[in-house]
Amino acid sequence: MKGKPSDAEIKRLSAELKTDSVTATLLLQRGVHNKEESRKFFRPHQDDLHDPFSMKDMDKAVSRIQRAIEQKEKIMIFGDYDVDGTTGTALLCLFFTSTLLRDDKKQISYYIPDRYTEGYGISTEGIDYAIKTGVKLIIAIDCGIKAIEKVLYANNHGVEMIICDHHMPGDSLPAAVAVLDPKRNDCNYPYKELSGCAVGFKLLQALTAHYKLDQDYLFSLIDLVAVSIASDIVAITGENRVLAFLGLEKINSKPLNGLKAIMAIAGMDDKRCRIDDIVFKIGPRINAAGRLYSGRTVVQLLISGDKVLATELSKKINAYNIERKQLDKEITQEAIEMINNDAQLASLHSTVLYKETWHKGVVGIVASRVIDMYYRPTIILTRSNGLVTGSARSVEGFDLYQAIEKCSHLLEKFGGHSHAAGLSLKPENIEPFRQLFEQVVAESILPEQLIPGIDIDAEIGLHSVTGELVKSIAEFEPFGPGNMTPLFCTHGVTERGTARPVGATGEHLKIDISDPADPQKILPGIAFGQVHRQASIRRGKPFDICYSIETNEFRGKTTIQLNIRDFAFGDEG
Ligand SMILES: [Mn+2]
Repeated sequence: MKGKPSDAEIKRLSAELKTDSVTATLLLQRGVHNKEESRKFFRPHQDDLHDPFSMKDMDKAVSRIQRAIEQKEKIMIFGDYDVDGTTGTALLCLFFTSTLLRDDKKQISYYIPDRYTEGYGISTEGIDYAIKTGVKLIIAIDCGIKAIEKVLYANNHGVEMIICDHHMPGDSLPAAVAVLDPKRNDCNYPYKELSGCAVGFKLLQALTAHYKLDQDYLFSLIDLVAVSIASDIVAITGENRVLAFLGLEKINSKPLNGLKAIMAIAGMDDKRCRIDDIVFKIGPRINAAGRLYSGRTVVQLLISGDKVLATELSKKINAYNIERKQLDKEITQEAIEMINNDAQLASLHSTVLYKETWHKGVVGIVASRVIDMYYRPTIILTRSNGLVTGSARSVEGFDLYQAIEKCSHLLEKFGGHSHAAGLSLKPENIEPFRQLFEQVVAESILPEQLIPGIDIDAEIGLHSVTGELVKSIAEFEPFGPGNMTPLFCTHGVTERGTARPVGATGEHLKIDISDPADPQKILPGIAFGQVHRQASIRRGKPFDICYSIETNEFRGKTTIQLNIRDFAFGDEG
């Protein structure tokens, strides 16, 4: 259960905002204490964004770009190959070719490294390409914060760099002209959780102000920022929330051509797009296209909205998606079996698994799935280019990045955030790394961090679940880390003897919930994947439920439905 605000606070806020106590509770938990904060929360506005020049090095970045433009130097955008990097690259390219370099589009180019041959981050190949094509300035997006040697290499060949990143810096910073990264220790920027693409957006905001360009044009590209924020799973709080909110409005009214094409492939033309749709439909397709073709093709699609390309992509992406799902399922199964078959492995505080033949493209998702079974920090490794490389995922509240950093002498390369990271190492270091990582995690993880928690927002009676509340909750969108869909719990409910399995293989439980305190009130509920609970639900016997509130549309009628996440049956377990 989240910290419950005091009754007096709830009363004060609901009076000030003229709202019900459940809504006031939810707002207080999200840091909203008064009318002004409530306005910012419910009606985010462009003016709520922070001053881009409060980011360390922003002035240097702007004057270096100004010089490049005045002296007609060639500029190259270097982006990471994932969703954050490719949307960031598209954002910068669209902006420059439509504004400052409108009359000389050839002055700007972009480069996305090959995920298989070059791997993550600034590559020598990329810099060599810049040198060969006469580029004088590279703007790196969503990567570069640790590229100390690569930046030196570029500098030595007469190529300067500006870095826009949001990953954790190492002990020292690269010798770039400007290093934009809110996570720098010496950066006083008020919000630290921006996506990589959003850091690029801040640079463009600064250029827009500096050159007194049309604000509306900049904000017409904000869909890309929303896609990056959702897909990179950064917090949807503070400035990210403003950007995601405005970006979703744009996606739902007049999306950029390229995104529109991807949405059509995903069959989401007529429905309102939400954060979850980006996470589960748009993001994976951008990634799939990047894996099938290249990150370069994705940028091409995002900046041009090429219809022929979009149609070609749609067919191949769908075939690829099916293949990827199968791979992901097989590898997850293998990984889980490795742990199940080894009692010692099963008893550890961390999971580090390696198999040479696992597909590099799915190790991240496999790590997340393994966590669903063995809830602890997890690293899945495979072989790539003579090295061992992989993805790490954490559990709520545990700083994975710090733990990996403590093993850095065994690693060739690592980077990322507290909740997700990537790493590579020499094959002979797998075993020492596995042991040291386990030791570090065992020493630093708190016992409660090893138990998956359900974070309940409020305890309410079933009578509070009304159409009004549903409307009020919808206003809390966009949901995501830091502002999750509200979860409620109600004690002592009963069911009416109508609980039954539903779904293709009968894996879900459909159940009508009633409250003995209010016998008139009966609400339909669905418990996904929880058909096994049916035995414990005995007609007439009270139990507790934890749920989110949804609306369900069926034959043109909208009804309220409880999405039941968990049951508690008192001493019956
Ligand atoms: Mn990123």
